[in-house]
Amino acid sequence: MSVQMEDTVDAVLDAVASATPDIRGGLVGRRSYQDTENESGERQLAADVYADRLLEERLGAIDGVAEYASEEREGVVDVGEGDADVDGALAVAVDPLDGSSNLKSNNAMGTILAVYDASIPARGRDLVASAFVLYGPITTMTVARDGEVVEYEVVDGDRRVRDADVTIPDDPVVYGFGGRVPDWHDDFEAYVREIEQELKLRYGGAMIADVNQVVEYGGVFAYPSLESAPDGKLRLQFEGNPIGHIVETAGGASSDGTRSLLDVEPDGDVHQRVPLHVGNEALIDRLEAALD
Ligand code: P6P
Repeated sequence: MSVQMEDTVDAVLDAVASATPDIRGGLVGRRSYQDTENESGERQLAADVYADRLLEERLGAIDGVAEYASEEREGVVDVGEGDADVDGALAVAVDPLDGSSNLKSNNAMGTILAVYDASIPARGRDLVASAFVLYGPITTMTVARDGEVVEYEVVDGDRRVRDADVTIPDDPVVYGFGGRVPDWHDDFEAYVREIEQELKLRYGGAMIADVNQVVEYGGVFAYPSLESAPDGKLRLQFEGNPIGHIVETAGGASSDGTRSLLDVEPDGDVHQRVPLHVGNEALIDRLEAALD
């Protein structure tokens, strides 16, 4: 990666960290639903729209960022000079508030960031950095970049290293699976019946909070293919690629049921959905064998 690109990645990560007090502070008073839906047909909270506009403003102002895409927007927004496919400019994709339905119940949620050195929709292998911010009892930011995962505590918008080498533990402890049980495919349900004999259930409705438990304690998280939704619920550009990148960089594995999430071919739809499974490699291997 060029020095210019490294500097742009630094600026993007700093911008997301510095936006956290505004996003977290902006949650208060924005718990109401707008009369709008996002491109995935999900009702938008005032907080979703606020976080999306704030991130576009901050990220779009960075030299070297050419494209901004968001789970809350229909298409990709050209925000700067350059072409992410040609001259080293970068394209950023965000889920501004992952798990925003948890706001009404005052549970954890966060922001997901993907930084690609290719135009969006891009491949997971085009990621140069991925991150998620977790608004929990404290605000943390977990970043995958250059083959390592670093967890920061974010205080007043500044990042302080909390764990310089985040690695998923060898012995798994927790699991969390989205979707309704009657909507699971039989082969996935058979896998669940094995896992639930071995691990403890941790599922809270905000993927990054659940994934953070998997990265912290070891285990597996999935929002699988469903009978009613063969491609599952989560989006490749904003969730599958960055979360797969973070978990794989932390020594775990990811899968769409067949292959690494980072090898899933974009189909041209920015809001392409993908079955998402991440966790300890042995558990993902068992999952792929079960779905085979
Ligand atoms: P369900 C939040 O809406 C989200 O996109 C993920 O963060 C979370 O894992 C999932 O959807 C929760 O979906 O169907 O359990 O409400």
